[in-house]
Amino acid sequence: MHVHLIDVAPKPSFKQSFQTLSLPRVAGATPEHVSIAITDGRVERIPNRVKADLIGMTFTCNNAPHAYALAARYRRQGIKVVAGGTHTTAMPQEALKHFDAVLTGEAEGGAWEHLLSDFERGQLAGRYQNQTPPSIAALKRPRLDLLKHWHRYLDFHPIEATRGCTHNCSFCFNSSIHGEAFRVRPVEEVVEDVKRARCRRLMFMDDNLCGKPGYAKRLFEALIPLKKKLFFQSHVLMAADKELLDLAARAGTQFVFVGIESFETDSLKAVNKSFNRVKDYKRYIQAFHDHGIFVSGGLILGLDHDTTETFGRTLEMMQTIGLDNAAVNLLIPYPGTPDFKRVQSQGRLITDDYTRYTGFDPVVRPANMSVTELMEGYHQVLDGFYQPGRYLRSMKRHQMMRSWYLYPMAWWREPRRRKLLSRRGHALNRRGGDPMSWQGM
Ligand code: B12
Ligand code: SF4
Repeated sequence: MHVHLIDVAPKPSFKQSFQTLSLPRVAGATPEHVSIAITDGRVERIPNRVKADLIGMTFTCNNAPHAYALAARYRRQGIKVVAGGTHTTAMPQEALKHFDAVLTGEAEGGAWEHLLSDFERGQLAGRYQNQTPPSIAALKRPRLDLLKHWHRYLDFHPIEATRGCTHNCSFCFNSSIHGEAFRVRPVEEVVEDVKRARCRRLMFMDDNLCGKPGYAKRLFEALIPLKKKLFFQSHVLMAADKELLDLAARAGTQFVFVGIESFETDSLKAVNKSFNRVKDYKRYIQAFHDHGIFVSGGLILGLDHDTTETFGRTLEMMQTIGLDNAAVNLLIPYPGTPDFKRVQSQGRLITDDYTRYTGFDPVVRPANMSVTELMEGYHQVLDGFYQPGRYLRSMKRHQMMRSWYLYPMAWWREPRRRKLLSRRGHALNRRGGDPMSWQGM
């Protein structure tokens, strides 16, 4: 039997994508008698015709419409098509309308093997899922060898040490799927993976690598002798733990992405993120900088307690606390999250076109301002913060001037991409009349 796995994206790009572990992990969990291939639509064209007994797809929310169209095409060719991954896990009933079967949650732990054996017997059932999240000790090695065009990715090696998160932020897909189930891989297994990495830069795919400080400390300690460069996501609270920060720096941490989200205390409270305290941000960012770590912050505009005054305050605070870079997004209520259910029940969704669920395009009518005011404020923050001079100064401070791979991520690609995409989305809204009139859900 031959299975072809596809990571769905509308068009390929060069040196813009990280290698992800999603499909290499699914391939790793596949029994040996099944032959397997991967097409990663982020770096290669997805073929119109595929020679396979079974096709498996993964996709995020914004790529779901494209995945549904592809599935219809392959099914017309008589091939069975199944889906898994983030959006499928959040919206299994919706996905089942387009696929022969869906797998929700993780492939390891028996669910994927079960699906494959049912398929071989010609008895594919609708939905497959493990009873409980599987242990992530002794995972089979991810089949990174199946990602054929490795030179088209950013030069990072993908690593995974934990799954889930210790928090429950209401806008986050993770909290609604894993709850607070936070699992860790044995440190020695992660170290083995790191020893096999084909480059010095490691990109951790974890949502919150420092969710359990004791584990993170043991991991960093074990990584020190390997002399790698670490890039990862963490809650900002890690900066309050000096020992953790020391070990992270000694292990080679160059870059962290932390969820700042907002400078409005009420907005933080409303999204269940009161553990972020605005008064501590500056101290935290300084602590990262004292350890030579470059900090990128995630920010969300358009939260329910945001007003038109939020934008000026946000810009000022981003500069005051000394963020090196930022990913500034509009609120996206991902299907499956508490936020989605809430704004949907309040009739505040502007559109159900998932391709617009990118963070650059307004999809929720804000509580305390118009959509136009939100977009003007969003561009005020983007224009005010994204200045090449600031970014270069940060790079210089952290002795990262030679880290050329970070440039497109920040001062060229991010501001322009976000501005262009959000302006285009907003223009589409206007062409359709008053954006409010889109709300018919
Ligand atoms: C690395 C990462 C990125 C990287 C690279 C992503 C990429 N595709 O190129 C970057 C930084 C570029 C990125 C960008 C974005 N990301 Co991102 N990202 C991640 C992250 C942290 C890790 C992905 C990963 O490798 N996971 C590890 C693998 C092993 O887990 P997995 O994918 O869940 O796969 C398992 C199962 O789901 C299942 N499975 C998965 N696929 C399939 C398929 C089949 C057939 C089967 C049987 C099983 C199966 O088996 C796997 C093994 O158990 C995830 C969070 C996370 N922890 O997953 C977010 C996440 C996927 N990203 C998310 C988002 C929102 C984005 C952005 C839209 C953010 C933004 N506003 O810019 C963008 C756009 C992404 C895009 N599609 O275009 C959301 C998606 C929410 C949703 N419902 O769609 C996530 C879940 C984060 C979150 N907690 O909310 N991202
Ligand atoms: S801390 Fe980050 S990963 Fe964890 S639930 Fe909140 S937003 Fe999601």
